[in-house]
Amino acid sequence: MELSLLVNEFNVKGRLVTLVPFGNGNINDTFLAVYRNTFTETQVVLQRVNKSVFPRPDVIMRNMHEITLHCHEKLKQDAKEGRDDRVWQMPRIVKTKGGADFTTDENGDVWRVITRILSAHAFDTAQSAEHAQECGAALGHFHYLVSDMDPAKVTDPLPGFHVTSGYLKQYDETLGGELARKRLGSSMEARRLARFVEDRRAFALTLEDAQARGELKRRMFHGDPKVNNILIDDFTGKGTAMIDLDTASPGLVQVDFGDALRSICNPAGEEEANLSKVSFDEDLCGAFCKGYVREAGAFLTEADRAYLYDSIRLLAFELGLRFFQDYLAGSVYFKTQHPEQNLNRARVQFRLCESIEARERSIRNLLAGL
Ligand code: GN1
Ligand code: MG
Repeated sequence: MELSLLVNEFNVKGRLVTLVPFGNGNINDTFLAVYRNTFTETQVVLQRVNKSVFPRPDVIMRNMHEITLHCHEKLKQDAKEGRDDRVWQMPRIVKTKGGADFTTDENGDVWRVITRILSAHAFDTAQSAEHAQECGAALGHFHYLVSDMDPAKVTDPLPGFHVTSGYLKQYDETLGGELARKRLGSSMEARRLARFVEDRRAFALTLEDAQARGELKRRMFHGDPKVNNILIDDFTGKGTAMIDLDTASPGLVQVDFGDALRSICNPAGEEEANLSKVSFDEDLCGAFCKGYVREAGAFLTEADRAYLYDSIRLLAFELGLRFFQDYLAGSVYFKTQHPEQNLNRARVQFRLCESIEARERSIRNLLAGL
C-alpha cells in the first residue's frame, strides 16, 4: 500500500504535505508526516514495527498503550502539583480513524502513528557534559515514571532480549554455519573478535547470576536507552522525553544504566571506523550519573549500586556480541547500509569494552560516590 494512503488511515487533522524517512533507528522503519491547514501544521511519526525482530507487533502496541496510559496520568498529576522544573513529555499513540492503536497492511506489517515532540532533537553522540547530564536526568525520570507501574500489564516484547547467555548460545549456533566459517576464515579481524568473545564468556553471566541469586530484581525498564532515544529541548538544552518504548518491560535497571552509558560515554559513536578514536569518557559518565541520581537516586539499592560497573562493561560487550553474531549470520537483524557495517559496529563496542576494562578502578571510584 502506498505510504500516504496508509498514514491517512490515522486521525490527523489537515492535509498531508510531506512524508519523508526520519531518524536513525536500527530496527523499525520511521517516517515523518507533516499535515498542514491554513493556520498551522501538525507533525506526526509513522512507523512500521519490524516483525522479523518483534514476534508479536500487536503485543508491542498493547504494551505501548498501557505504558503511555500510566505515564501520561502521572505526568498530568505531577504537572498539576508543579513537581518539576520543566514539562516532561512522552509521545502518545495517534489512533486510526476507526479508533484502533495501529493498522495492518496487506503484508501483515503493523503500522502506527505517534505524536512528534516538537522543538526537540536526539543526537547520535553525546555533545557535552551538560548533554550527558540531561540524558541521565531523562533516563532517571523515565525510571521514576514507570517505577509504580504494574509489570503484569506488560508482556515480554522480545523474549531473550538482554539475556547475554542467550546471545552467546545464538552466537555458538551461528559459528557452525557456512557463512560464519567463511567470514572467520577470510578475516583476521573477525578471528580477533572471536577470541575477544572467548575471553569473556564467564564474565558475560554476571548479571544473570546475580539475578538468579536474588541480589538483583526485575522492575520496569526501558530496554534501549541509547543517546539517540533521548530527546533534548532545542531551546533550553534540557532532557524532555525518552522515546522508542518498544522494549519497555520488566527487566534490570542495571541494563538500562549500562546501555545508556556505553552509548553516551563513547563520543565517537557506534559507527566510527577509526578504532583509535573509540574510548570511554569518564567525564561524560560522571555527568550522566549526576543527572540520573537527581531523578532516580532513591530507587538504587546497595545491590543495584554494586553491579553498576559490571553493567557498563557487560552492555558494551553484549551489543558487540550481537553485532558480531549478526555479521556472521549475514546481517539479518540490524539494518545495514554496507556489508561490513555490523563487523565494524562490533569492533567499536569491543574496543569500548576494553577501554572500560582499562579504567575499571577509576570508574568504580566514580560510581561509589553516587
Ligand atoms: C537497536 O531500534 P534502535 O536502533 O533504537 C536495538 C538495541 C541496540 C541498538 C544499537 C530491539 O535499537 O538493542 O542497542 O540498536 N534494539 C533492538 O544501536 O534490538
Ligand atoms: Mg529500538
